[in-house]
Amino acid sequence: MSTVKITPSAAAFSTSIKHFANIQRPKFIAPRRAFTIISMAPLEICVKQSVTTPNKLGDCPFTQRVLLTLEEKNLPYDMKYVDLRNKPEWFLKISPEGKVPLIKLDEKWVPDSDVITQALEEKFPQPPLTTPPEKASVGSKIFPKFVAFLKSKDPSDGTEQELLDELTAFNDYLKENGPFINGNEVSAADLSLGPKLYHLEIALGHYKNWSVPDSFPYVKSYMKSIFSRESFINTRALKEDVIEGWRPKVMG
Ligand SMILES: N[C@@H](CCC(=O)N[C@@H](CS)C(=O)NCC(=O)O)C(=O)O
Repeated sequence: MSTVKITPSAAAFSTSIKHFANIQRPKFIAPRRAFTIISMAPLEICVKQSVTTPNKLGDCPFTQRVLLTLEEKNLPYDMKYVDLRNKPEWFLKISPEGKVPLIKLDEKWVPDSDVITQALEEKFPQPPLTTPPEKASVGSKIFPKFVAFLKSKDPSDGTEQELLDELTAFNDYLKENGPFINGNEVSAADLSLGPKLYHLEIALGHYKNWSVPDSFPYVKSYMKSIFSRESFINTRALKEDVIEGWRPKVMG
C-alpha cells in the first residue's frame, strides 16, 4: 500500500491567520487553533491512484472535493492510493462498494463525498465552509451537461447548447453574487464544483477542442481563481490522468 502524509504548510498556516484577520476575530485565536490542528494525527483517506504516473493522485473529482475541504480547513491527512482497475483486498474489506473517496473518522471508514464533507464540517467547524441551502445547488447542472456534450457524437443534438445555457445561468449568477457562490468567501459548493470545472476544461479541450467562451468572463475568472488556490494546486489530478479517465466514456 502506498501512502503519502500531508501536513498543513506554512503557507496554509498564514492563510488561516489571514482568514481570521479578515473576519476580525481577536488575533490570539489563530495561533491557538493552528497549534491544535497541526498537532492532530493525520486523517486517513483512500484516494484514486494515477493511471499514468506511479505514486500520484488520480483523477477523481469527488476525492479532490474532500481533499480541498481538508486543505481549506488546514487538516493534516494521509493519502492511501487505490488502484481502481485492480482493487486490493484491504480496500474491498473496508469499502464494500469499492469507491473512493473513503475517510476514517472516529475509527470508522466513511464513504461518499457528500457525507464526508458534511461530517468534516460538523467535526471541524473552523473555518466554516457551509454554503447556505438556497445556494448549495448553484452550478450543479453544469457537470451532467458537460458529460452529455463530451459523450455526444452528433454536433446537432443540442448538448453543446444545453451546456452553454447552464454556463450562461452561472455567469449571470456570479455577476450578481460572486466572485464565489456564497459571495466573497469560498464555500463547500465551490469545492464541489471546482474539480468538475477542471475536468470540463481539460476533457473538452482535449477531446473536442472546445473551451469556455470569452462571453462568460465571470465563469472564466471563477475558474482561474479556484484553480490557482494553493489547496487546489496541492490536490489536482494530472492533466494526463483526466484525459485517460474520460477516454472510455468518449470512445464508448
Ligand atoms: N457519490 C460518490 C461517487 C464516488 C465515485 O463515483 N468514485 C469513483 C471514482 S471518481 C469510484 O470510486 N469508482 C469506482 C470504480 O471506478 O470502480 C461520492 O460523491 O463520493
